[in-house]
Amino acid sequence: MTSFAAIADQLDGQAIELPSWAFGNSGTRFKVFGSAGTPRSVEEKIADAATVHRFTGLAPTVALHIPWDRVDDYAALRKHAEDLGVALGTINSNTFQDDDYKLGSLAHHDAKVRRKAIDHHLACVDVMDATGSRDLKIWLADGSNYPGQADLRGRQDRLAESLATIYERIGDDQRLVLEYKFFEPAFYHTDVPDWGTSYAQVAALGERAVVCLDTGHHAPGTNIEFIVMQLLRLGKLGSFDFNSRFYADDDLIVGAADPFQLFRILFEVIRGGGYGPANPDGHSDVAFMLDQCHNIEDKIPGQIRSVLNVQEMTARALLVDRDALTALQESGDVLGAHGVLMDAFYTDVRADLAAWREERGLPADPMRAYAESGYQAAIEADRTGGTQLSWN
Ligand code: RM4
Ligand code: MN
Repeated sequence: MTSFAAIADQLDGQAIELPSWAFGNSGTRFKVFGSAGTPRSVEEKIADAATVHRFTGLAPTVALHIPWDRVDDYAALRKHAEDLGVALGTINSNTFQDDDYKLGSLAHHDAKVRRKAIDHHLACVDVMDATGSRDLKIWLADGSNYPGQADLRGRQDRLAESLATIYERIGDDQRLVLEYKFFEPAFYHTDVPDWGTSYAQVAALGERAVVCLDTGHHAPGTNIEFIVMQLLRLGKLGSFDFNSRFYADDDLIVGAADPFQLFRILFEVIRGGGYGPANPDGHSDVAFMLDQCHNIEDKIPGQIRSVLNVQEMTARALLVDRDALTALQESGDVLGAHGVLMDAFYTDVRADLAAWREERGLPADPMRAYAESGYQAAIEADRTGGTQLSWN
């Protein structure tokens, strides 16, 4: 097996984008629990995201959700982030919380509603120009609840037209990223339910339109690493929304429910050239993002745990001896090849990663360092008054 020393450098420069909404209160449809220290402003969310980066060195950017993170002056927000040592990242649009969107947004049968949804996305691109963001991420709640309720084909055609209008406005250095989800909030059909539909829609737009794979957005049992392989093969894997799930779109901490699945996904990313630092040319176009909620646990440690989980599984996936694997695959050695993969998966890299961090001036144990830092107590004491932020 490859040694940790041989892969240590490939961990440098790993970047995982944090979602601003992970720092606000969130919950299920039954209850949103408030927690002490929760941000009351976008600026406070960014300060918390910057804290995760300070303790881990892994999270240099933070994604915004519009209108949840709407401010008057995005250039000032960009400066605020940069002063704290992070940058603003993906801009996520939101067409799922307005009464007009009850029957959909970009695929709606009414041209007025479609226009409103398109205009929202154009406004998001204005935000991107001010924040310096590369990606516009579109996730649509569009769909229907009952067979016969909607014209499935008509909606697909209207979606294509709406996306084309938005794509025209995207700058040369920007990308349109289309996320799919197999159900929820619509229960019968979703207009972008799977990677194939997302791929078909973005392929029709052009080179700067790509797919976002949210790990929680598949039917149970789906082989997600196969989709990763295929999208990389097609040059259309734009980004990940990492999280983990036991049942539906649980948005739990990535790697918590099924660490082996995360390992398998990261192995395909690396093998397919989607992992920047591991690439011979040193960069990749695949963005690693978290899309999670911390409903009952503290949010900042929740995010620290998450980026560490991704780093740990990346290290293990890098340990796979790919030459040995190929040789065994090609000699038809079923269990030998399987064994090479499992050897890497079962390797405990935590001590090596602690040393790796110390060599780079980071705390060996970021979870403990955060707990001992006093930051949590300080925000709990300071952030009184005002309204805590949640999903809307
Ligand atoms: C959706 C989807 C989007 C995220 C929202 C909050 O289910 O995963 O990526 O922005 O939730
Ligand atoms: Mn998502």
